[in-house]
Order: sequence, then structure tokens, then C-alpha cells
Amino acid sequence: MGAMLDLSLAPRPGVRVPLAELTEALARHGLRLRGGFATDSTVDADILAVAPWAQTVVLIGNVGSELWDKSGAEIAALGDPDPLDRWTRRVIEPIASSVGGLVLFPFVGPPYWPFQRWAERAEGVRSSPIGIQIHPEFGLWHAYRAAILVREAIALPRREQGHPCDACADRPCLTRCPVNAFSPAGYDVDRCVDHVAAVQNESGSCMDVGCLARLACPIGTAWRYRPEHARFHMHAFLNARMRSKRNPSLTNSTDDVGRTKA
Ligand code: B12
Ligand code: SF4
Ligand code: SF4
Repeated sequence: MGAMLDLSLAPRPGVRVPLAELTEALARHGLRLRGGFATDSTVDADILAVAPWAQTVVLIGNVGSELWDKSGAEIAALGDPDPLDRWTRRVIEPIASSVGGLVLFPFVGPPYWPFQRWAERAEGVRSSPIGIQIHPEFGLWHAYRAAILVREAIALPRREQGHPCDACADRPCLTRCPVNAFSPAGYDVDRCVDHVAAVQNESGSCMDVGCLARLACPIGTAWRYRPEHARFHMHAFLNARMRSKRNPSLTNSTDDVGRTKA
């Protein structure tokens, strides 16, 4: 783990959240600023219930294998359970307090904070037919790690993005899964997990190379997770599902910031 970050640089007039320094601090860990949005009292009652003072939501995430390249060894060394979630708390909590913000995590729940809806507002990404949001450049190879609620109104550029799925006639993501886990009824998690577990030691399997449906997408192929990184996520996914199968009442802690469902 790197030294604690000091973002308390001399404040510039009117700017109390130093975006350039924040971006740099995140990059040291392989994380990125993923845009943000102004809170709106008509749709953000859930956010304003825990932070009535929050004017801006800043999203943090990762793209491609940047996170793995910079911090993979540190994350893996934490061991089970949930090393990525524990690492994320350790890295982002000090960064959030440096800017006087309150941090919310995607993995705390249920109920879960609607990170995908927030990402739509922050960056204009859109849902793909397999549930993961697609980014015109990064394709399906990106994720969100935290949101920092801050007091200041910050003008974060929101890029309007095209939706790559609109121009994808064949939709290979929907047909590549060996057990047809994606159907008009949605994503059959048990069917997916049973298959991933059953063939996990086979070369070229979902565990070996990553979700085959995701890999079938022609967008953002340069950002595909490298096999070792993909295997880390597949292991985490399988472990978490096996744990909740053994004990269905098991949920993540909601202690940081409890919330009511929006
Ligand atoms: C619960 C959950 C799951 C569950 C259940 C999914 C399901 N049955 O729908 C399980 C454990 C199965 C799961 C699996 C995965 N998940 Co998941 N998951 C979540 C979580 C924690 C909560 C989702 C939720 O209930 N939100 C509450 C509602 C109210 O939020 P919302 O934004 O308004 O609603 C959106 C979602 O419901 C979404 N949606 C609808 N159907 C599906 C189906 C799938 C597969 C997904 C991913 C999303 C999705 O569409 C809505 C509008 O955008 C989110 C994190 C978060 N807090 O959002 C991650 C999240 C959605 N998952 C994510 C990912 C990447 C995955 C995996 C690919 C992980 C992996 N292995 O690498 C797998 C998919 C399986 C595979 N084949 O690889 C990412 C998606 C990133 C992105 N680019 O969009 C998220 C955002 C976490 C993150 N850290 O970024 N996931
Ligand atoms: S394969 Fe096509 S439809 Fe599926 S996520 Fe990629 S671009 Fe969208
Ligand atoms: S991980 Fe494998 S089994 Fe699960 S949805 Fe992806 S391709 Fe299908």
C-alpha cells in the first residue's frame, strides 16, 4: 500500500476539490476519475438523505487492466475474503477525507447504491444487452469502485456518447455463452455459476480467460482484461456466489452508510 495521500494542497480560489491532484492520486493506484454529476433533489432523495449538503457526486473507477498493473499484487496479497473491496476502502477513504467528502461503495448492500444509473448520468455510458454498461472506447472492460459526495458544485465535463450496441446487428454477446445464461428473461446467475465452476480447470474456459460473452464483444478489444486479471475477477465472482449459496442470509455490511431503497 502506498503512503497516505496528501491532497491538502493550497486551495485555489473557488476550487476546493483539486481535480488535477485527485486524478493524479487515483492514477498512482490504477484508478480513474469517471466523471460526476450535480445532485438533483427530485431524483437523489437517497443520496441527500445521507448527505444533505452534497452538491456533486464524483465517480471513481478503473478501465482495462490499469488497476491490475498498478495494484494487482497488493490486492492479491490481501487474500480472501473480498480483497478488492478491502483494498478499495483502504485507498479511497483517505482520498475522500482529503477532499472533505463522504465515500459510498458499489459493493455495500443490499440495498445497493445505483452505480450504473449514476454512471449513465456521469459519463453517458449505456446498458449493454448483458447488463454491464458499455463505453464507446473501453467497451465492457471497465468498472466503478466508489463515489465521493462533495459539498462543492464542481463542473465536471459530461461527454455525450454514442451507444455502440445500436450499430451491432449480430449481438454476439448474447449468443456466445456456452450455457445461454443470457435470455430475454435476463441473466441466469445460477446457470452461469454452475458452468464456471464445472469447467474451471479447462483451458479456454470462462475461469481461464474471462466471461466468453463479454469477450465476444467487438468494442474496446484493446482494453480487454489480461488473463491473470480476468481470472482474479472470475475467482472473486465464484467465491462470492459460493459463499452466498452456502449461506443465503450473508450480505455485505451496510454499516458505513445505511440507506433506504430509492
Ligand atoms: C448485485 C450485483 C451483481 C449480482 C447480480 C446481477 C443481476 N442478477 O442482475 C451478480 C453477483 C451475479 C453480479 C455479477 C457480475 N457483475 Co455485478 N453488480 C452487482 C451490484 C453490486 C448491484 C447491482 C444492483 O442491484 N444495483 C441496484 C440497482 C437499483 O442499480 P441501477 O444502477 O439502478 O440498475 C442497473 C443494474 O440493475 C443493471 N443490470 C440489470 N441487469 C443486469 C445484469 C448484469 C449481469 C449486470 C452486471 C447489471 C445489470 O441495469 C440497471 C440500469 O443500468 C453492482 C454494483 C452497484 N452498486 O450497482 C455490480 C455491477 C453491476 N456488477 C458489475 C460486474 C462487472 C459484474 C460481473 C461482470 C463481475 C465479473 N465477474 O467480472 C458479473 C457478471 C457475471 C459474469 N458473467 O461475468 C459491474 C458492472 C460495471 C459496468 N461496466 O457496468 C458493477 C457496476 C460493479 C462495479 N464494481 O462496477 N453482479
Ligand atoms: S456485442 Fe454488440 S450488442 Fe453486445 S455489448 Fe458488444 S456492441 Fe453491444
Ligand atoms: S461467465 Fe461464462 S457461463 Fe457465465 S455468462 Fe459469461 S460466458 Fe456464460
